[in-house]
Amino acid sequence: MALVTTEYRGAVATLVMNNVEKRNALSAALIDEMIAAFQEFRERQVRVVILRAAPGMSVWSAGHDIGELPETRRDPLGWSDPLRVLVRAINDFPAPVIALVGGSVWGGACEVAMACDIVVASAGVTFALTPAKLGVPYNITGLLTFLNRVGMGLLKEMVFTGKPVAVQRLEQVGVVNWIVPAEGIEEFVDKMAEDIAANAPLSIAVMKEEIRILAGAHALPPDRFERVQGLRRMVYDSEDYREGLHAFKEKRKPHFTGH
Ligand code: YXS
Repeated sequence: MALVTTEYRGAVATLVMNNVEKRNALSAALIDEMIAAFQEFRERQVRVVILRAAPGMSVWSAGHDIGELPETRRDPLGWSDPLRVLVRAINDFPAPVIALVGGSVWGGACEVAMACDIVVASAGVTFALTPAKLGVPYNITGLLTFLNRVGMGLLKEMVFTGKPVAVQRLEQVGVVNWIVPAEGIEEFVDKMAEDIAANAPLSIAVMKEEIRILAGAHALPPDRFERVQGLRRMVYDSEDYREGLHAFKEKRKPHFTGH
């Protein structure tokens, strides 16, 4: 059964994440289908992409597929990790991607939503940044995605507590562009997509790329980069990282020791 479905309405495409039983956990298989869809959108010169979960799902996406996180001794969020590939595909897509969020968003799925150019959410949804719940050292381009969207203060609260945060707080800081009642969110997003699709696609594509280049323009001396990589390796080689994965799989609370 297809894990994603695509719909077209003029120059607007909708990508529906459809893995209900796994709460749209971002598995390699799901992400492969999403990447293929983005490739098709590019070939069809789509002018707006709407990214959503299947109608009625209470979870937009449960984040990275925990079952696919490496047990240890390998960076769980390295360059070629499917989640990283998906975030880059959204960033690189030459037209706006609107996240239509009608359910809760977890872990790496928060980065997927925040990598989208515009986020429209229904009242009542939450976003939870979960690396600390699992013992994962999130990667720096991912943290930059968050920093550019959430801001330092709320980002630290979200990553340190790992708790779901109400969409109202996220709208206050611009993470979410609009909060719309669930019954009207599809119509709202369709209208926004039509407005965008009627504008000059080249101008929009170039401005999207310019904004991305500016947002990512941070000089990082090689020794600082190597320090970050060394720190992250210490974490994903730790007992705590292994304990976080096992606790989820065994459906129990983790017991972290700091080792
Ligand atoms: O037990 P079965 O086989 O039916 O499968 C269950 C869950 O195990 C599975 N599932 C997942 N499988 C892999 N990776 C996941 N992230 C994941 N989430 C869920 O889906 C089936 C139904 O789940 P269930 O029974 O818990 O559904 P629910 O409706 O009661 O609760 C939905 C959630 C999303 C609240 C709950 O599933 C949950 O808390 N999931 C984990 C959310 C999470 O911690 N995500 C972070 C993933 S790690 C990640 O994104 C980054 C690496 S990081 O952490 O660094 O940000």
